[in-house]
Amino acid sequence: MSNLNQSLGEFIIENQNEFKYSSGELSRLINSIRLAAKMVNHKVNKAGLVDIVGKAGDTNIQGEDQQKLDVYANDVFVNGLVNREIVCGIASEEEDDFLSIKGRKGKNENKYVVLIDPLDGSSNIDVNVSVGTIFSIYHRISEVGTPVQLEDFLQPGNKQVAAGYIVYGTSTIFVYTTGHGVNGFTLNPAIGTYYLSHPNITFPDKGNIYSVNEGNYVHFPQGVKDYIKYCQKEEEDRPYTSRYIGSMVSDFHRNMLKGGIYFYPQTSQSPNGKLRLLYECNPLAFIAEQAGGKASDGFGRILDIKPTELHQRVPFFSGVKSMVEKAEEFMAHY
Ligand code: AHM
Ligand code: MG
Repeated sequence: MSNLNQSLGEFIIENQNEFKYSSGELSRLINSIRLAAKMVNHKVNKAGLVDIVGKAGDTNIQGEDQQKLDVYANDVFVNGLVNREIVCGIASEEEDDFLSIKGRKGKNENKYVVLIDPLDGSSNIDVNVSVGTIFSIYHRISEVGTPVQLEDFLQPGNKQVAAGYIVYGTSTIFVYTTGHGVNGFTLNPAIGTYYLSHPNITFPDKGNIYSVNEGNYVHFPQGVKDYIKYCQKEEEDRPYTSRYIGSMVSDFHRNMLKGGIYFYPQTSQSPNGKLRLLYECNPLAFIAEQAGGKASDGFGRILDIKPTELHQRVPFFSGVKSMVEKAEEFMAHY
C-alpha cells in the first residue's frame, strides 16, 4: 500500500538507524542526491522549450558525443556533492577520472564515495522519451582523512551501501535501496516533494516482457539468439511481449513493476557489451536483488565481479529471477 503522506525526507530520517554506519552522513548524502535530481528534473522537463538540447561539442571517455543536458546533469550532481562536503570522492560516467574531494579545511573526514551516471539514455532527450540518473554508494576502504584512491571505487557491487535511480518519465520517480528492500518515491511537481508511492517494491514471480535491442541480433552470441527465440516461441505462457525503450532505467523500472527481463549482451563487435559495470550495472543489480530479482553477466552474479577499471563494460541480464536463470541456461550451452 502506498503511503502518499510520507515524504522521502521523512522516510530517510525515519530509517536512518537501519544504515550500517549510522551517523547521519549517508542520510545527508541521499538527501543531496534527492535535491540535485529535482534540479535536473526541472531542466529535463524544459528540454523542448529552451535551447539546451543538442550536442555540447565535447566527447566523453567512451568516445561518445555529450549532449548539453548530460553536461548539466553531471555538473549539478558533482557540484552538489562537492559543495556540501558529504563525500570524499566521486566517479562519474561523464568524467575520465575520479574526483578526490579535499574539503574546505584541507582535510576530508567523510566516509563515502559516490559513483554516478548523471543522465542515462540521453539520446532519448531530443525525442521526448524518458531518461534517468543512476547512483551507487560505497564506504571507502582507504583510510579516512587521506585522499581517496582508485581502490575505493573499484569495489565489487556486493559492497554497495546504497544505490538508486531516478526516472524522469511521465512522472519523476526516485527509487533506492540501502540493503533493506526497495522503495519508490514519486515527485509531486506542484510542491517539489517526493512521496512514498511504491513501498517495498518486488519483482513479480513470473514475467512476460523481454527488452533487448534486437537490431543487434546477428551480432549476439548463439546463447542469446536461442534465448530470444525461446521468448518468441508459442508455448505455455509464451510468446513474451517485446518492449525496448532504449533508456535502461525506464526499461528496468517497467520490468521490475510488471515482470520482465532486460538484457544488453556482448556482441561480436563489443565483447563486453555496452553498459558500464560501475555506473549502471552494479546499482541496478543491487536494486534487482533487493527486489527479489536477479542480475547476471550471462554466467554469474554481477555483484561479485571484481572491477579492474572505472569505465569497465559488462554484458548485463537483469529482471525476474526465473527469466534471468533461463537466459543463463541458454548461455551455458556454448
Ligand atoms: P548511455 O549511458 O550512453 O546513455 O548508454 C546507455 C543506454 C541505456 O540506457 C540503454 O539501455 C542503452 O544505452 C541503449 O543502447 P542501444 O541504443 O545500443 O540499444
Ligand atoms: Mg549511461
